[in-house]
This record gives sequence, C-alpha cells and structure tokens, in this order.
Amino acid sequence: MSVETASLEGWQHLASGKVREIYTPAPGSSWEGQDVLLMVATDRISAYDHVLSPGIPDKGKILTQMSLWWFEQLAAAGINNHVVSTEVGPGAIPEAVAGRSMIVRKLKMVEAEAIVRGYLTGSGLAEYRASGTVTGIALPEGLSDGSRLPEPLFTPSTKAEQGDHDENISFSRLEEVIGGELAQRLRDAALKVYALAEETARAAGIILADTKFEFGLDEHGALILADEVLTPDSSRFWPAAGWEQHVQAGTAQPSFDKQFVRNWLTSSESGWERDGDLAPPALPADIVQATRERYLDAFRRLTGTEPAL
Ligand code: PZK
Repeated sequence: MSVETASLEGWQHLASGKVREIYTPAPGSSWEGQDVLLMVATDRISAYDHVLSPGIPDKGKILTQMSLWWFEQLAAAGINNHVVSTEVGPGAIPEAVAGRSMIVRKLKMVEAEAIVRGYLTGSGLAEYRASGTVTGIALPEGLSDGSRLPEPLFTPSTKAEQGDHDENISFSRLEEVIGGELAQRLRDAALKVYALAEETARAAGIILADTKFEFGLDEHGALILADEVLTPDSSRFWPAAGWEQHVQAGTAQPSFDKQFVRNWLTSSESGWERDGDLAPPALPADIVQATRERYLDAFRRLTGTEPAL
C-alpha cells in the first residue's frame, strides 16, 4: 500500500502507526458489531526514528506473511493468536490490501510490551556496560556486544506516547502496573514463545537476538498473542553466519534488514546528519532493492517458501 491511509470498502480508518494502519468495520459492513479490526502493513520503513521514503516494495506483504507463518508454527505448539481471517474479497479483506492484512479479534490489550532478550545488545548492552546488569538483573562478567545470554531475559517496557521511546521497567513495576498474576502469565508466555522461535530461527541461519510481543486478553480472560510477531520490525534479526566473528572482534552485529539503509544514511554520501533536525533524504534505488532482498531472504530462510506478492 503506497497510499498512506487508503479508503477501504467496508472499513473505517481508526489509527496509524509508523508503518501500519488499523481499521474498524464500517457501519453496515458484514463485520459490524463483531469486535474485529483490520490491520494493514504498509511498505514504509523506519530507521533512526524517521520514516523514510520511498518505502520498500512488498515489505508489508513479506512481513505480514512472515508473521502469519509464525502464528501458524506457534499455534501448533498451543500458543493462541488474534488472527480471525486473511480471506480476500467482498465482505472480507479488500483486494487493495490483499496479502498485507489480517482481520484480528479486538482484544483488551495488555498495557506493557513483553520484550525477551536472548542476546546482549542495544539498551541492554548499554546498561550492562554501566552496571553489569540488564533491567536490574545481574549478568556474568566478560560479555560482549552480541553475546548469547546464559538464559533469555524478560525485560518488559511500558508503551510511551507516540513519538516517545518505550521505557524499560522492572518486573516488580510490571506487577504494579498490570497486576501480579497477569505479569507472571505474560512473562511465562513471552519466554515460551521466544524459546520456540529462537530455536526455529537459528536452525534457519538467523539469530533472533531479541523481540517484542504484544498480548491481549479475550472475553474469557485468556492471554492471546496479538500484533505482528517475530518480524524484523518487532525483533532484531542477525545473520547467524557472521555472528561469532563479530562477538570475538567486539564489533556490532549487522542488522539483517536495515544495515544497508543505516550505512547509507550515516555515510557522507547521504549528506544527512543523524543528530540534526532535518528529515533524511530519499533512499537511492539500489539501497531500496538491496533492502527488499534482505526481507525476502529472511522470509525464504525461515519458511522455505516464497511470499505471495
Ligand atoms: C491494537 N495496536 C497497535 C497501532 C496498527 C497497530 N488485537 C487487537 N485488539 C485491539 N487492539 C489492538 C490489537 C492488535 N494487534 C494494536 N493498537 C491496537 C497498532 C497502529 C496501527 F496496525
């Protein structure tokens, strides 16, 4: 969907995220009153807190179909998800957004992000270097950027207002915010999903360094995996092939999908200043194409199939 917020027959636009759009059934549509939403993934890409232009052709389709593939794998392991339908046609998903959309159950969203980290990097690495801990959890000495952690850590965060960064919180703060019982259920579910996914990804040549899940509660109080899951937008994917060399050398792991974009943006060639007030310049066609190939590569490695484009 290159159009920002397309007008979709039977659906009414509800909200925009950085790279996704959400719709509610329009009055008179076949879904009216059914407590569902339509989630649409656009081709927009963000880096360094900016949404870039142009988008990456087919990104929304590739990531939606990757997320649906994961939901299927996880359902086989007993993890319930919010997907209701991916059927395209009149009274279902409009052709205009086919392949990049899902109709989902409207849930009572848990007001916290369920983040799991299996490898040390990003804000976890920064805290480790300062204090030897990650969200207050003590870790062994001698870990480097990209090191595998002794065991995966549940590091929840609270959703910030749009534009702000999410804030890491301790488990005890999570208990205060959402209640002790729900906090435990959230942690157990997130760690279970991460362990399954990390093993699956590693067997496919991708390291799933960390990932962010969003869960919701259904009408019976059951915890349901929601949002988009285990894509490069919600997770850090690293190529497994070079991982150990980077850890040994103490160099940062390359981002599976956005490394070309980041390298170009921060190169003298782009002329852009990361810390300035200006929007980044348009991405060159070769950077766009190389990035598209990275999304396709991740999809193919994981699923062993081609996405429907
Ligand atoms: C829900 N978002 C994030 C924002 C997007 C997505 N199953 C659900 N039930 C109720 N609400 C949500 C979900 C899900 N998933 C997700 N906001 C609400 C979001 C903007 C655009 F596509």
